[in-house]
Amino acid sequence: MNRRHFFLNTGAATLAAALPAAALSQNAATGERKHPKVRTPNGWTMPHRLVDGVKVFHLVAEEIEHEFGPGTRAKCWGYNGSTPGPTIEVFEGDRVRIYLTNRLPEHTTIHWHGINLPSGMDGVGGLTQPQILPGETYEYEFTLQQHGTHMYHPHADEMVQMAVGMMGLFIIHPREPEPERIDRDYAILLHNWALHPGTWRPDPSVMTDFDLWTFNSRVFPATEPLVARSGERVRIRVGNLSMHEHPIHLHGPRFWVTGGDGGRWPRALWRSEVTEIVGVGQTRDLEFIAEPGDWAFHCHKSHHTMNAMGHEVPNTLGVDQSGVEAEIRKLLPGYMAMGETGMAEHQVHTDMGHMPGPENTLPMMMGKGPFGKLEMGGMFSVVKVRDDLGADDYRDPGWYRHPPGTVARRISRDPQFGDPVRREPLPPAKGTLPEAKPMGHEHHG
Ligand SMILES: [Cu+2]
Repeated sequence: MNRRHFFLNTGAATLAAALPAAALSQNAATGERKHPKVRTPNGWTMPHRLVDGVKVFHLVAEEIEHEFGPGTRAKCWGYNGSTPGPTIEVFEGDRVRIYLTNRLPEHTTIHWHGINLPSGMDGVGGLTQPQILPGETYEYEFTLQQHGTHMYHPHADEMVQMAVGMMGLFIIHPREPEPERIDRDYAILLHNWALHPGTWRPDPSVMTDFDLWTFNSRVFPATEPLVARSGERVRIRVGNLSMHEHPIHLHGPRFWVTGGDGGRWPRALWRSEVTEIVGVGQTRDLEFIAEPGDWAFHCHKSHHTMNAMGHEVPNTLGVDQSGVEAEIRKLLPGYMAMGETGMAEHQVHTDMGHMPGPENTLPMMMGKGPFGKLEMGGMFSVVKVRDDLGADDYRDPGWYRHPPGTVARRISRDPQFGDPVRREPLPPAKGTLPEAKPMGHEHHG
């Protein structure tokens, strides 16, 4: 395998991308017609060559420049020009040969996470194979005896190599059609990054306190929406190679959890949920029937739908900071006291350019919707379901046009409006709490 072969291969993929999807699924011998192609939002699928009945892939481990969201770039490590690396999509029973060329400055290996194979193909540096030195290419070959949502990542200097982005999805379809036909099949890999504001390389030494939380290495609003037509059966495969568990939550329709690392579960094991924790090193398959609308899809840890922020900030909620701000401004020109009425004002300030922030970082909250600011970042995307989409149409359809009378609306601006039932206030405390101050906050210049 040389560079020329690799580029020829890529050229073939570009050509294939120009053909209608139907032309791509002609391999009836392997049952490929029975399953829709997996779509990796913001990512891509690895093309292969067929050599004597073996599917041949060529991965290249290399340093890349990656963009997490508008203007925030970093030197990361990935495969074939991206993080996550390209999704490998194959079928139960396939024999695969995968080359890995190491263009990193240090050794690496590749581990096929969750896949049954001969021990010597498992990719654990030092345990099942020698380390792959810079410049070397290794060959892995095995037959797939299972189906399911799986992953790949290095098993060499893992702490560093995964922290800087080396990972990908490895999806194996069952040979036979699935009992319920899937119409759209999405795949998302969860990760976290210690890209400290003003720096250009993720810090691999961080264990818990990360700056960016990503779906396929992107933060909202740079995450592509997941598009479907009303009534379609949608699967979202979620894999987690980050350092935290993520409760992944879908608004709108309930989903069934239909599978995980071990493949598709028997029907009796399916669970109806609206939030599913995807643990570190796990994968989960979520399936639902699409209902029209714009539905938020996100991690439910509220710090994971934020971008970079200082974590050890004092809790300023309810604190009048007007005097403090003037004092701090003597030392830090431009300092702006915040958080007195909550943090939503943060996006107002960053949008207005009052708080430019350090170089190469994203505002904590971003994104605009049809009704204003979304105040979201990180692990957040939107499932956009419409009645009138073509079967293979994955283009962003814009914002949902709600049927008349189905949108929450303002009916008063008077805080004393109505006569809501409330609990009796507590008897006065003995001077332990400051005087309550009326809400309302004047924005600073
Ligand atoms: Cu999370």
